Amino acid sequence: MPRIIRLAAAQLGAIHNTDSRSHVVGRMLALLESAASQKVQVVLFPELAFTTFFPRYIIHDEQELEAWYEHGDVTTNAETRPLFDKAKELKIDISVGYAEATEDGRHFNSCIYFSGREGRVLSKYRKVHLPGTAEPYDDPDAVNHLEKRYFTPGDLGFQAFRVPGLEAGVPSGERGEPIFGMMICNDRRWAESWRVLGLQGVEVVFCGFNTPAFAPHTRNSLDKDPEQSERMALFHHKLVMQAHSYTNATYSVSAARSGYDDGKYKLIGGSCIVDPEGVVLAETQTLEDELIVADCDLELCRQGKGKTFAFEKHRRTEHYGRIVAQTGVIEPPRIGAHGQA
Ligand code: CDT
Repeated sequence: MPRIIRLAAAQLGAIHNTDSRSHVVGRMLALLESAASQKVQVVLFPELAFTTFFPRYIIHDEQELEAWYEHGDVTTNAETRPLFDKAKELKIDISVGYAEATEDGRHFNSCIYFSGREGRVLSKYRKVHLPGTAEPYDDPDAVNHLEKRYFTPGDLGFQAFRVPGLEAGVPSGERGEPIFGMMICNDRRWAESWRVLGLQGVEVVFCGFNTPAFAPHTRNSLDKDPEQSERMALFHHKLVMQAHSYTNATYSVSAARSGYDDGKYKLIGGSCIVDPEGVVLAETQTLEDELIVADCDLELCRQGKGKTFAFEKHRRTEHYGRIVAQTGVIEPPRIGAHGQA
């Protein structure tokens, strides 16, 4: 029996340093209205969706820095609340990324899954893999990526969660409650993030992202040509979304913050919805605010989960110890002059 749900990615184009949260939320509301008019059930918004990608700036003033984070409850704070109120009004679920400041003074790059039908947060994820550096580069022309300075690595792990009530006609029960998971941007490049979700039977992975089109200091110092750099950034983004969707037999939805922030910091687009065979079902065509929609039959996950990637039949965990025992590379010893190690 088909288990079809309608999913969307809401890409957000340029957000400038000076753009207020209210301005951005206004744009998100327009995307949400458009999704509702197309009978979408779940909309993914990008990583750090309410502001520009502030980790590119070095900010020494504590008050100025704190103003980039959401303090208290993001679903009820004055400037961000309209998004969640609209989701409730439209009875549409959303996943959205934001900079979280906790009561005890910690800072996470987080996202939540908010059920508009139930009017509450069903799950929260805090980004585990923080790219970039804690200190700015010496080169004054470099584009900094200071996530390691402004955030603490997530402490919640990769927790899959069930969302009942999305599949029309499918009774609640094992197959009637889709299994969702969330990750954020750089997490998508790590097979480990996906496999931990895959091991919980995930059927849809949501991933918001901010990926610079050109970042030779952070990403690839050989990449001196901005156009080639952007092509490769887009290629790697789609490569990991497609490959990891396939090897974990799951749908994935990714939503970009894209465009030229402040008219000069370019972020790639390429928001896409991928099926469990690794096929791209929908992809954005611009760097602007744009919604893509796809009907996803979760039964299609059964093929991979039951055959090629039936983990319980084929995985050989006795050989995977290094994955959790070791962080960096330990190379094998050199072969000696007489062929001995
Ligand atoms: N936001 C985020 O995680 N971005 C990284 C950029 C790394 S290279 C500058 C990414 O993996 O896309």
